Amino acid sequence: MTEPAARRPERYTPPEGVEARKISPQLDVHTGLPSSWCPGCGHGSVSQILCDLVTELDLAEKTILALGVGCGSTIAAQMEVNTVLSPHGRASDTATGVSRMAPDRIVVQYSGDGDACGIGLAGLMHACNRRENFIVVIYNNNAYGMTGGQMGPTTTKEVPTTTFQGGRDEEVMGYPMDIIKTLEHFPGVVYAGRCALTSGVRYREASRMIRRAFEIHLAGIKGMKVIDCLGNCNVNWKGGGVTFTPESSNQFIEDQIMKYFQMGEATVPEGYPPIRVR
Ligand SMILES: Cc1ncc(C[n+]2csc(CCOP(=O)(O)OP(=O)(O)O)c2C)c(N)n1
Ligand code: SF4
Ligand SMILES: [Mg+2]
Repeated sequence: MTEPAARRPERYTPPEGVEARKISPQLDVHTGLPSSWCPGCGHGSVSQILCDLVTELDLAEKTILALGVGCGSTIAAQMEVNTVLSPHGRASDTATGVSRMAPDRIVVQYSGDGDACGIGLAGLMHACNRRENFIVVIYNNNAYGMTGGQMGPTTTKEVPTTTFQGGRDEEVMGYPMDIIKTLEHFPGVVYAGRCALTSGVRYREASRMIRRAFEIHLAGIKGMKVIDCLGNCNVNWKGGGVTFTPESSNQFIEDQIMKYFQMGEATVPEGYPPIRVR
């Protein structure tokens, strides 16, 4: 690995008039580079959670990210860990290969909902069926964010997308896919659950769940650990005159999107106390 200090830039200075505050003491794994994410996007929250966790558990040398294609792929610029970038929808297959070849490493797939639940669904399901041994964190913003906010398999009825501006037409497009329900019945899935990135309280819940996935993995429990994180795509959710801010998009997740998706842990190995979510 490159020496962390060699790539780290000078401390980030926010543009004039913008107040910025460091929310985490951890800079060992975080590169400190400015991110490409839109203000208020939850991809930044996931990257901070992973940076903190990998630093606290001293896993920088052991963690390998397997990334799909989507807005989340640029997490590679935020985290000073080894990373493999896959074609769109192939992150589960990449994670399979890497985790089999390097069983002493902690392989973490980070994918969007389009990447994991659309084009990559077969790969993810087969990885679960084979009881592969890696962690999957899905950033579920109910849309194909990177390509402009098209409807995807997880998109719920009320979300205005650029392809269904009035929201999902279930008569035409079917129903939003619950990836945790889809995967939890596989015996190869040893930990599964859903969190959200809509507030400070939710951020802590998400941190605990992702940490739990790492703890289970480090305890040597072989199998897939899958976490679906609900987050916004505040710039691309729009249509029919509806637009969002970061705040209103997070509230929208709480009010509308959570109606469709059960929050909290769905599958937990014996002996682990439950993580409570609101
Ligand atoms: C094989 C292939 N098909 C389509 C694309 C175009 N593409 C790039 S990112 C993306 C969608 C990403 O959506 P998601 O995985 O939900 O991530 P998000 O950007 O929303 O976080 C698509 C369709 C591609 N790069 N490769
Ligand atoms: S386009 Fe959407 S998912 Fe991508 S960075 Fe912006 S808000 Fe986040
Ligand atoms: Mg998405």
